[in-house]
Amino acid sequence: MAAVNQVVDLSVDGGVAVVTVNSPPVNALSVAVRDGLAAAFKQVLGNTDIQAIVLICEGRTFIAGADIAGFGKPPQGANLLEVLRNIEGASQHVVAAIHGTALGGGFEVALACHYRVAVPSAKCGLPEVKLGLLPGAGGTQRLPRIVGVARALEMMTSGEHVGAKACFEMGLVDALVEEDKLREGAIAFARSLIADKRPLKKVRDLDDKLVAARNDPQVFADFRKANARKFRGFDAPDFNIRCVEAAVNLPFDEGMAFERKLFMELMAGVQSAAQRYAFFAGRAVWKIPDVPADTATLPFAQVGIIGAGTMGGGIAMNFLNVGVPVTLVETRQDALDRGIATIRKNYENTAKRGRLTLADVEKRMSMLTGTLSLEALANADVVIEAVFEDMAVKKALFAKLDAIAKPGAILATNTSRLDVNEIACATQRPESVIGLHFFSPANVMRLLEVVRGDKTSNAVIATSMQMAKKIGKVAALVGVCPGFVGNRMLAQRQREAQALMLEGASPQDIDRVLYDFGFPMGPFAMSDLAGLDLGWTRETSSGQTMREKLCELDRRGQKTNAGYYDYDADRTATPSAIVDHLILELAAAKGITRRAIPDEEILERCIYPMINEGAKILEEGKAIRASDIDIVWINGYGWPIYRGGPMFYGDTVGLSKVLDKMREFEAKWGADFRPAKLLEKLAAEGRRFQRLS
Ligand code: 3H9
Repeated sequence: MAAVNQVVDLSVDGGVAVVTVNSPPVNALSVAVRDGLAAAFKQVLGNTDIQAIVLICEGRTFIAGADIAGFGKPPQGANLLEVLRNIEGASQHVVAAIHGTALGGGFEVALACHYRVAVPSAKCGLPEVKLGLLPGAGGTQRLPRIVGVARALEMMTSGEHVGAKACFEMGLVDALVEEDKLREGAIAFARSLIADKRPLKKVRDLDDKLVAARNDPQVFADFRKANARKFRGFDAPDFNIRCVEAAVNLPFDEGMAFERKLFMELMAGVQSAAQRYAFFAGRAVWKIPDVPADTATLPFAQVGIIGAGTMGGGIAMNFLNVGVPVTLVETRQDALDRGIATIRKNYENTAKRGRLTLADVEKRMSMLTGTLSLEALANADVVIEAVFEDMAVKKALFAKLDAIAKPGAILATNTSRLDVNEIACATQRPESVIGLHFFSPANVMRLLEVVRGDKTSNAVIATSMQMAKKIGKVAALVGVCPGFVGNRMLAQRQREAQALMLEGASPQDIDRVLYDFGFPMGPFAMSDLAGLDLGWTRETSSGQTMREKLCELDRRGQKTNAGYYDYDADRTATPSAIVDHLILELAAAKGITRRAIPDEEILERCIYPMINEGAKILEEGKAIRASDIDIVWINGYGWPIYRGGPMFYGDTVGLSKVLDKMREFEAKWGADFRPAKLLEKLAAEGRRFQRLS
């Protein structure tokens, strides 16, 4: 084997050239890979001794895409489109040999080859849409020529990874070869092409799969309509659709030019920058500077959960889903029975939707043991407490657990706001105590805030992160402070939403502004959904806030068909005259002069204090990096990923502007708006949150 450059090799095996890419970790199309491919193909194209060429990769995967880290930098090295033009134009058969994931630009390389073979475990896809992009190396033009318009639209706008067998069935892969025998299989396939005198299959020349859509352009309008909700706010899905329209209606080369133009537009936009940032943020969040990656972890083969309510049950499902047995503890038999029945019902509903077999339901339920005895947790590796939010109750429970749990067991609290250090002090082993703040519904929501106490050991932190990964969560390590990262920032938004409501904006105005910003719902709709009576009691209600007033009227949210909105039987919300009246009454009682409030102010008042609070969180070291805060907001609170998270958004708006507004608000309304020192410092230095760590 001869090295073409540091990442590409070339060898010849009886008339078949094998071009091998070896550029860890994922063989992304860096300058070196593109240069290597260009040079390797230059050597073999037109060489009459070479009858076929196999393109294969070393390591864990086929080319997993363009080098995302290189985006936005001045173009360097060989032009990928030119390399692919040469590959497709080759006079010898070119076969892509796929293992791992052929994604984005990597899959586009494979589509430019004449044939594709893959091992059964391989996956292919065009995930560019998830980076706010579209396939920019011919994928939008070649994919529909193979799989037709409907499937291409699905694949490109979802970014899904499609398994090799499904790829084979739809013609994206021409042959499946034995696992671990890819090289031999691909060479044998290439030889069979030569022996059978098979034609050079150039995808650019295919047309039969496009004809149907050419005669029925309505297919695009229907697709847009069917997915309008899913695509709301995003630029990239429609850009992808427009490229498929071009594939149908324009000659190949014109379609390619159209694809390039739209790709460049997306690449220059803030949405793609935000989504690419989120890609790297989602990887960085797992890295903890003072907890090395090789930290020895603890077992988590047996999990105990205390509390069979909505939260405890949801947490239990996470573990049952991945085959970890759970012991669920309650204080009363009826509560335990209800909790277990809810878990069963959730699984059965999933089975009804066809996403689980009944055998799976039984298998999961068989791993769940209910008990009224805390002593049953003596053998648990991890105990997660999910009882109600009362410090005295939690401390008493942790003191008992300390006496029962085996040495080294992780003792976790699911508190969403209480002081984890204080809870840890109720035990003789604060190093084993950690917060695992699941979000409701815990079996659905992806975010997990892992709350590190002052004394939590590295092993407990590392194990908690590993456990989070195993149960499919996105975990962010945060420090102890009221509300941790997510709820602490949310409190800023909620406070302002309430204030704006009394000052003159209606709940529906505020909800509309935040919905249009990209949240799945605004703060009032969210409160109605969650229930307004969480932590509220009639006995202690003082009638001083809207929430209290609403609860006193039994308007407790969607569950009572009334909250900030009125709800009909289908849970459709309409503004409420009663609420309007209550707002006026409360505003008058507080001496607030109402005024018309512009949308811009609603947005700035709701969002900038969150950014400011995020800066305080960073200043206090309660989050490791600004991007971790963004990951919390994207995964736990519906922050639109195309705006990158609150800290990224602050950078986009400009920290000087955020600071000026905070100062203006502080002058008008006081200390709630006092700018964070970090915000002042960064703005003064012309820096951004993104460059902090
Ligand atoms: C594209 O192709 C556009 C074209 O159409 C345009 C042509 C003109 N670039 O995820 P992991 C890094 S857009 C740079 O932890 P896994 C990643 O940051 C691209 N770096 O591993 C991490 O680094 P670190 C379309 C990349 O096994 C390390 O590799 N392609 C890239 O869980 C390991 O990654 C995609 O969108 C990249 N393309 O998952 C695919 N990919 O260790 C994006 C990964 O320093 N990639 N890195 O943190 C993935 O989906 C997953 O990484 C993959 C492996 C499934 C491949």
